[in-house]
Amino acid sequence: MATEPTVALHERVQYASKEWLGEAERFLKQRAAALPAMRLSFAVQLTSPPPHLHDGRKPFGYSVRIEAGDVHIGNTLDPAADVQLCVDYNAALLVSSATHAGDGAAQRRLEREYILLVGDRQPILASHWPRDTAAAALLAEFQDHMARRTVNNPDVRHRATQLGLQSNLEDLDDKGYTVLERAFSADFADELRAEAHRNHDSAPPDSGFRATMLLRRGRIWEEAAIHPWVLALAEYLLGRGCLIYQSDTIVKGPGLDTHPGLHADYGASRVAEPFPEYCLEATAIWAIDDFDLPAGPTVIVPGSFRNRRQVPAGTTRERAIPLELAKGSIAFWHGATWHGAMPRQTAGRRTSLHNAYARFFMRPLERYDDIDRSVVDRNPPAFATLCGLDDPFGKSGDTGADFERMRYAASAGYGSTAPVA
Ligand SMILES: O=C(O)CCC(=O)C(=O)O
Ligand SMILES: [Fe+2]
Repeated sequence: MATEPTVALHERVQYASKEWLGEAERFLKQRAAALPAMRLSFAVQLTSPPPHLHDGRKPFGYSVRIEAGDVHIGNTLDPAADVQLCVDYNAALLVSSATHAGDGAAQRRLEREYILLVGDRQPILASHWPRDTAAAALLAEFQDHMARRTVNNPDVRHRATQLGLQSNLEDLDDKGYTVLERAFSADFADELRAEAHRNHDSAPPDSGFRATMLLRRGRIWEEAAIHPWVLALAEYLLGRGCLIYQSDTIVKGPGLDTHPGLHADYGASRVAEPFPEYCLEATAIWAIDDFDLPAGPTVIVPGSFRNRRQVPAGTTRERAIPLELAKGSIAFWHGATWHGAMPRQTAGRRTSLHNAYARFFMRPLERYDDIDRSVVDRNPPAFATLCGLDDPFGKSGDTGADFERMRYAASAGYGSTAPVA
């Protein structure tokens, strides 16, 4: 049986939409009744909202006022609100869809990583919340409640562009791969490395062991899987509703040659040739350590996805160029792109995270549709989507297909990146 998330599909909302404001008001009204002394008001202007949410006529955003045990929320900017905020829609969405479920360490990690991606002038981060502990506690609860329901901006190109990824989209179209620099902090790299080595140290050294099924191995891997930049690129190539295909780590010691020759990541799925024009699978590799030449970096053949076929047997690495990545970078490629890796030629170990994504109708290598419900519930809807919980596949009953999920996938425009109406 597939896991049923606590938040149902019909409860999902887009940030700052009419439905989001409605749910925000319902939630806060319930809480405010017991807090008659609380006075709190803020107005949030959201610049560059997606066109489908905004007609462009007046500034976009919302206001919240909590006073005398009651709550007023509206889609206009209240000039009398005590706190006036102005922030880019897609940057604010990053924070507004982040859950921490009372986990202080996770909250600090998320804030640290999001500041790296969108800058430290994020007025809706918890660190900017009121000093008043009752108000801060209420806002923390509110943040989590809403984040569990808030989907990513479905206008994938708008989201990617506003997050500064325009040149990465062009790279993907042109060369079939791109590099996201400064995509995660040195601290996050160190935390991921410690966890990875803990998993790998249970295997014989340098056996080529890969620690797989990472989404079942702890919260830190869940956070990595929904990295906002990576997800935007994945959805750009694979369409909305894409799945996690595989999540694993490699730790490469001296002399280890993990990938002789070249390959395309479509190999495991036995994709028939010629490959379709559109992308079926794509891979992100996180440089948890520096990928310099002696480290045994990834190598890649630019534009090779246009061959639309597997790498012929015996193809060597000479034509491929090395991806020298600084620790904290993520390379992302179209799964039909020919690539491999060089052997490590120095002491020490190269640690990398490999998160692969696939179209929503593909059959992933790793299975997460029965993942623990508590894991799904501590994440935004994007995580449930990656685990394959949104779609109807494998969910038919004795009396019919899962029509609710089928309708959801259709109405959410799964499989496509076309702007939503
Ligand atoms: O480890 C590398 O550098 C390449 C790994 C690889 O081929 C992959 O993740 O698809
Ligand atoms: Fe690969």
